[in-house]
Amino acid sequence: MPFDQILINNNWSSGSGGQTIPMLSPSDGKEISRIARGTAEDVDNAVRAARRAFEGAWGQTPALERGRLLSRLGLKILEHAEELAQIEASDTGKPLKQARADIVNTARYFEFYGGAADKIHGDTIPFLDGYTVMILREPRGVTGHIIPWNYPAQMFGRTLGPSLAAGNAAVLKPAEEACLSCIRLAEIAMEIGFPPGTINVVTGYGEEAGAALAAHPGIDFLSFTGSPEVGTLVQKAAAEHHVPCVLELGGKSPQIVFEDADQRLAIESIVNAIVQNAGQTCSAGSRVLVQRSIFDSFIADLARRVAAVRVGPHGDDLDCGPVISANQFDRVQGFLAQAKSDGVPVLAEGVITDGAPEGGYYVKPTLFGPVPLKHTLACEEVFGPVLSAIPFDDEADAIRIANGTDFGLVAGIWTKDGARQLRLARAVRAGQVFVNAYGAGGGIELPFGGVKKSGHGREKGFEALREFTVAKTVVLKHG
Ligand code: TXE
Repeated sequence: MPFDQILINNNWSSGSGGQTIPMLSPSDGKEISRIARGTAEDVDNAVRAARRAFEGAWGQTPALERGRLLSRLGLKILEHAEELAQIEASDTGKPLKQARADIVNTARYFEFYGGAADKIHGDTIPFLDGYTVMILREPRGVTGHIIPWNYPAQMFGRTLGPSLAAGNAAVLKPAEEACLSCIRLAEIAMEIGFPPGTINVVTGYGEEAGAALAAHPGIDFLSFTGSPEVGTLVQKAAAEHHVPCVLELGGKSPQIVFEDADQRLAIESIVNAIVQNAGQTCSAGSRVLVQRSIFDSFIADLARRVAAVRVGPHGDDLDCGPVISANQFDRVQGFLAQAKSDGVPVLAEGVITDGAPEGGYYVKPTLFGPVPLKHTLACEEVFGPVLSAIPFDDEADAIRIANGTDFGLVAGIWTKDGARQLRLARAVRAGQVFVNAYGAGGGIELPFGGVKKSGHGREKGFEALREFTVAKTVVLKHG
């Protein structure tokens, strides 16, 4: 199947501009495919098609049938799992084992929301005598979805699963750096039998197709995952038409290790979480806060583990692949160079294997420490395999440092003290807190999203269904 097509109203076409964008393999920098460069006109056509679907066949599809279609899509994705994993790995550069896990999670989104579609219950409210009040949860209508390149397939499931389960029709603008799996997934969805216009996919540049979608007066809701800067732009554009948004904008998540922690477990989890997807994960636990009494010994052990990480092309299926693009490579190298020139100590660097081809975007996983609290490395999202170790004195100090950035997405707490686990879980400002663990597979069932600059609104779990629906109050006077 050619990837240089956009999908509108169940028709594939080259789009109105007829131009394409090259897709480069992060593993060697060579072109692997091309995608269509969607235009504002294509976005407009897609939004109109979605509106027709919402007001027509899709809008009239009962919840039970919507759920069946989504569940069937989940099964189909599993049938095509290996093909999709190969596409995802070559497009994003991530090791195959990570891509395979991503595809299983993609299917899980459709299984979960397929099962949930007919369980979106409303409510009744006790009111004055002689009245019955019902709260109906209705779909928003046409939903716009702008997603990033780090988990194209998973994001397809995460954002479209709840929207479609709730009965909306969708227009998706995936990222120009990596989106081939989204195109294949849309094709598989089409084969399942979603009515025309239910799922529309317009690939293209962010400033062109993305900006057109965010600013389109015909959408009823916008879901965006990406950088805080672009999040601000799309929210402003949507606000012009009073279109509500859910924004997921990344983080600078702390891993807080107390002296009574299971240190072996913490180290394994911390390293796995930062090398996964070469650190290009919004929930990456990039700040390692360690109690001062164990700081030296803990970071010595952590350094040994980081030094053992092997980086290579996606096909070699090592711990860590390349970062996504030349741009991202330069951005991450910029952070590393700045920190080194500022004299922040490098405690360990991983190994780029000899098999890594020229032209790939390979970054050595790096552990810095102690990192001064105000240094950019301790405050800004690097989006690469980079850990910043920071000592703290006591619980109050840990909370102060953990909450000391503009972000608030995820936090990890490592301690055996039960009361402290609960105190910290409440005191840390984040959308998700893990205790003696970090990340939990795809966590499809678990509401996810940030506070502060990490964004607002929630994805995943039943919370996402609340975002993609709106409450309608119906007041009935008896007789
Ligand atoms: O993100 P962008 P970029 C962070 C991470 C990364 C940095 C830059 O720190 O290093 O952002 O990444 C579309 N109007 N995250 O530049 O540009 C774009 O086409 C409408 C964290 O790739 O925000 C893509 O589909 N849309 C994050 C999506 O926005 C626009 C994941 C995200 O791209 C647009 C990605 C515009 N003007 C990056 N400009 C996370 N939260 O996980 C771009 N886009």
